[in-house]
Amino acid sequence: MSRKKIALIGGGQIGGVLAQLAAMRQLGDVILFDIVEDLPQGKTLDIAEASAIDKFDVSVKGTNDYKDISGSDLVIITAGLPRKPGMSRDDLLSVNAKIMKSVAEGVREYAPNAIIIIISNPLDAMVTLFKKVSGFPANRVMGQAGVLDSSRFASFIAWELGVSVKDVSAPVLGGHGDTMVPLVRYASVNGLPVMELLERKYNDAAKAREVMTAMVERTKQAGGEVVKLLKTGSAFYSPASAAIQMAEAILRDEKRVLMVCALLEGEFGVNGYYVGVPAILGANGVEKVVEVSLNAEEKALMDNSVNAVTTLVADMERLGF
Ligand code: A3D
Repeated sequence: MSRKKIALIGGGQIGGVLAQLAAMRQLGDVILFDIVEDLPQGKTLDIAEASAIDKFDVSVKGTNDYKDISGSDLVIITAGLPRKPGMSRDDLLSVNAKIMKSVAEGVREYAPNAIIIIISNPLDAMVTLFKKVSGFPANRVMGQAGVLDSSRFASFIAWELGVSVKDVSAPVLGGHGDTMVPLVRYASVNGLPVMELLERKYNDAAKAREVMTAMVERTKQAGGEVVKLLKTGSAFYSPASAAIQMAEAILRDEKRVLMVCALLEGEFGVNGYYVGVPAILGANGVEKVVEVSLNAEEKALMDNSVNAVTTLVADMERLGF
């Protein structure tokens, strides 16, 4: 079996960590593209020079030429500006849409059969734009947000309960913005409902609700919390880990059920929009959106989040994209 090829478009903070993780996990040969001359070549040379220590023999190279992504099986896109303190993800819309359009044209020309994972913000709009410009089928175009948002929620729960984060599952659905929907009812510690564990910890249902509300709010604001601390740029280790988990599920045909920004065609009552939902990821990309029932409160939160996505997409269309 020949090695897989992974193209990373954007060689900034996330792109660099993606290249290192992809190499260390031997997911395939890595090509890192950026428009800044020498930057991707320098980062990949640095990573490749650790291959004798980390024992990987995949190739890791940098380029400023789209031709070099030819034959890629998977493309992960981080090209675009990150947030600065005080900015919302949506503030990045016009500048990143212009970048995403050029990226989609490059990928369409040189990697027409690849599966695409987008990370650039504002995420839901950038995935929509890539799909539109590339004309690729929906199963091959998706966004990373839910894996990270769910990991943040799971981390907060594990820290609160003093249990291993390996046992915590805490899905977050919806758009990748302040309206995202952490699904408290489905959060569990190895199948045991988190709310019940919290109630037992505090022996007080009201206090348990208060603690959960704080964790839900922290999850929604978690990206901003990191931006505020870093002052220049946004989170990059955890978004890279999240996208690598998706990449691995696809390249190794794992059929994992992960939270994915996927095109909905009737699922969850939504038609024609990219929204974060559970989906099966395998060799064909998004193989199936997995529906679960939402109660009235969850449905109202999801509708609110979908509304934020439709508004964002309308704003982008008004800008001419
Ligand atoms: P940064 O370190 O600035 O890297 C972006 C890279 O894109 C830079 O190296 C640029 O040179 C490059 N670039 C700019 N224009 C182009 C172009 N036309 N073609 C190719 N490359 C180009 O940012 P980052 O890596 O920290 O973040 C990248 C993106 O991910 C930003 O839009 C962030 O907002 C977003 N982000 C998303 C999440 C999600 O969970 C969805 C989390 C964190 C950051």
